[in-house]
Amino acid sequence: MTKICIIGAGPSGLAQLRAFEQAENSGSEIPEIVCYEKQENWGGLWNFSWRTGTDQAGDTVHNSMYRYLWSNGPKEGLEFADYTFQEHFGKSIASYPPREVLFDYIQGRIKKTNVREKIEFNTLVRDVKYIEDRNVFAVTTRNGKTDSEKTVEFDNVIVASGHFSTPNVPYYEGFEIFNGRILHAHDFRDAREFSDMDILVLGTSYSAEDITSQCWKYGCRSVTVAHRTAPMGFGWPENIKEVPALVKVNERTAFFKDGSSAEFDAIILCTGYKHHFPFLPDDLRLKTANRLACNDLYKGVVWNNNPKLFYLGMQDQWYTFNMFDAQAWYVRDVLMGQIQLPDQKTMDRDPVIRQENEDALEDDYACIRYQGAYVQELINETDYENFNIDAANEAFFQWKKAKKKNIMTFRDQGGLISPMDESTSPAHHTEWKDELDDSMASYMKN
Ligand code: FAD
Ligand code: NA7
Repeated sequence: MTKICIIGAGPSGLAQLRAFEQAENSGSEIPEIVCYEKQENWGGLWNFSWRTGTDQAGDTVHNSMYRYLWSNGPKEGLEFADYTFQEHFGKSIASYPPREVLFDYIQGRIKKTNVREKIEFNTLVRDVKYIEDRNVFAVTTRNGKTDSEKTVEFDNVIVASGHFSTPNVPYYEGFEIFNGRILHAHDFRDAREFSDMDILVLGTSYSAEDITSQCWKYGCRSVTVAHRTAPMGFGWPENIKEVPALVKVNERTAFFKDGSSAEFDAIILCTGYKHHFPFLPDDLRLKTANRLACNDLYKGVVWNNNPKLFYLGMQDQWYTFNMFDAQAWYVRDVLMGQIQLPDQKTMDRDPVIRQENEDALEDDYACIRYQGAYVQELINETDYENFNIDAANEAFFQWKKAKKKNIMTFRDQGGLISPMDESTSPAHHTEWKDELDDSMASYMKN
């Protein structure tokens, strides 16, 4: 029997387990599957940890999420087609749930199965080698609890280890003499740490936007956001401002490209993440920028240099959970012989064309449509439940417009339509800026 290894039990790895489970329920014989997960529980980034630096086994902490994190995109854009929010919670819920609520939702459909038995927790994948003469992968793992290693052979490997965990940490002149704390977003855990402080944030993407908003909500004195390329351009409250690129710092002062300077208590580097796979050798390792069409992956998932290896969720993400599903169903059908891969030339050309198309996109709205079309393309080839991609795109468009209108109130918006069951989301009972209790119990109150 074919033996398959899945690396990681985050939303992508769980989507893969779910895809096989669905095939099995429909009467198909599925391969033998083992999923290795270095954490003690599933859920990937949604499995919050207070730790920073090293985990209990001495390996790097995977978590990049923080307390008080609420979804930064509308839940209508990430909903599972085969398991709706209505089905899970028994009612319509507001559109920007806190982390605990989404963590609960992710687990809902798989808790109804026995896939947990296929996951080896506390098990870090340390090394993967392809053994050419026998066409198998040798996967070496270490169990952090027993501190013991083993190597197991598999026919296929699916890498679902995420790509928002290894921080991209730039150096600026003077960082070594700055008297305050310098940290990357990956190590940011609690905005209260920065109350009454003047904060400098570098970067202009999701982390910068959200960490700036968090620090404001939890009482910092001011946030200054320095942009390398372009400002975010939101209508920020008066104690948040955007300035040109950072040039250097000294003990307390930061100097910017336009000649201005200001004093800060802490610097938060919201400078993105690296695709980092220390367990893979050069010939199997994805090297790509954080973009919608990754290098070297046919259909965004098949490793062209060795199509027995697959990657899930490696794209930059507007769509998340339902895109991982679409990918997982596609990979399942390749592995079960339902989908035949084309010749090597066609496979190699595929990501190149995708990237040319991506490079021609003019704005975020076009990027959303592009990723929606990619999800649709994959779904069309499998039996994953079709859903209204236009409606999901529309939810993203409404979200973008609400952010532009007021970056501090977009999460208060209701009225978004589920692309799965057409239910309408209510507004949350309390404005985001005033809601200090982000527990699931509080969010679920009517
Ligand atoms: P991950 O969630 O990263 O899971 C990967 C899993 O692989 C982890 O469990 C990890 O422990 C395991 N693993 C890694 N290496 C190994 C190894 N060597 N051996 C064994 N196991 C390993 N998305 C949204 O839809 N909405 C949001 O609001 C949102 N907010 C975000 C906020 C932050 C701060 C970040 C960083 C991301 C956010 N995302 C959000 C995007 C997020 O990437 C996805 O929601 C989702 O978690 C990706 O799932 P994944 O399974 O691909 O990766
Ligand atoms: P992103 O989306 O990859 O963005 C990285 C940001 O960092 C982007 O604004 C970059 O600016 C900026 N950057 C990168 N290097 C530098 C240096 N050297 N100096 C200044 N600024 C820099 O990462 P995020 O963490 O925001 O988001 C990733 C995920 O986490 C996402 O899914 C969210 O949901 C949460 P640029 O425009 O390139 O100049």
